[in-house]
Amino acid sequence: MNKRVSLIGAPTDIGAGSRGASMGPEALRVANIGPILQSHGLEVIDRGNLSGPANPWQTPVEGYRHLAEVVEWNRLVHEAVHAELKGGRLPILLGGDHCLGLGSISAVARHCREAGKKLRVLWLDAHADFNTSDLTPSGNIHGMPVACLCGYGPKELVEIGGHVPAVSPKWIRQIGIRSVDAGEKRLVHEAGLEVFDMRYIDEMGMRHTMELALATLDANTHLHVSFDVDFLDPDVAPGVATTVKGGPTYREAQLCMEMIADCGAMASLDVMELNPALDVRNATAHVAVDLIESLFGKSTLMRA
Ligand code: HAR
Ligand code: MN
Ligand code: MN
Ligand code: MN
Repeated sequence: MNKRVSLIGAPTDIGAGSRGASMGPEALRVANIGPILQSHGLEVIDRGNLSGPANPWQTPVEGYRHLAEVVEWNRLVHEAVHAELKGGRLPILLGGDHCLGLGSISAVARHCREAGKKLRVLWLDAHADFNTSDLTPSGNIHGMPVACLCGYGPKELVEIGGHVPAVSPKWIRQIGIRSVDAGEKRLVHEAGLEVFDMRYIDEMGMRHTMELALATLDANTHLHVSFDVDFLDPDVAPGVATTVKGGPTYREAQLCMEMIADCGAMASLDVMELNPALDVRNATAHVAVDLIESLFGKSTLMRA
């Protein structure tokens, strides 16, 4: 794995239904994300925060809330993430709400096209984030980034990476899913996304789930991990706006992250939706940082 890591803060809640994810990057820094990654032998550069439009807190227009601002933030994220990859570094996007997964992953996809790499995306989330303006119950664009990446969405968003669709549904594995709207579910099936929902994890276990999700990676695969903190059970991670009961326990999540680390292919990461306004003494930020340590190889294994 690339040991040269760059932190990019994207302090916005422009695509969310609650305010507060804009404070996520600073809460992760307060939980010592930089020094802790350094203690594991990584070279960490904190690029600071991107600066985009303020949240005007408007109601949706034609199925989208804050579309113009979401486009602007995603453009900024796209360029920042692409620049790090081009410079040979591993970008960690500190969100910010999950609408920014579009800017981040479209940049990764662009880089993979340029570098002749295969792409695999692990989407760790309680939600499928596969809504469109017709299907969304809320108009919140953080419920739409995976659909946009796959080419379902407004032109301004689906074209951000310069290639439509940015990503093939075949490259995506979703894990931890347990809250999907009815129309969204139909579109997920139609697109052919591979979803390891909570029922699957309950029945088959996290180990088997991750073995399948990480199968068929090869030495030329760029693995992107998009970690929505609401992936975790709310008992473990109360500091998100869209908690959904029945998520992975601390230990299941840790195993998930350890198995990703073991595969050695992770080359970019998003840490999204952390909402310090809803957190308890920054505990969720600390849990997120613990799990990120596991992603970068901190292991609970005793055997050598
Ligand atoms: N499916 C719901 C909607 O589209 C809720 C989406 C919530 N999304 C996130 N990110 N919090 O996963 O409105
Ligand atoms: Mn999400
Ligand atoms: Mn590139
Ligand atoms: Mn979510």
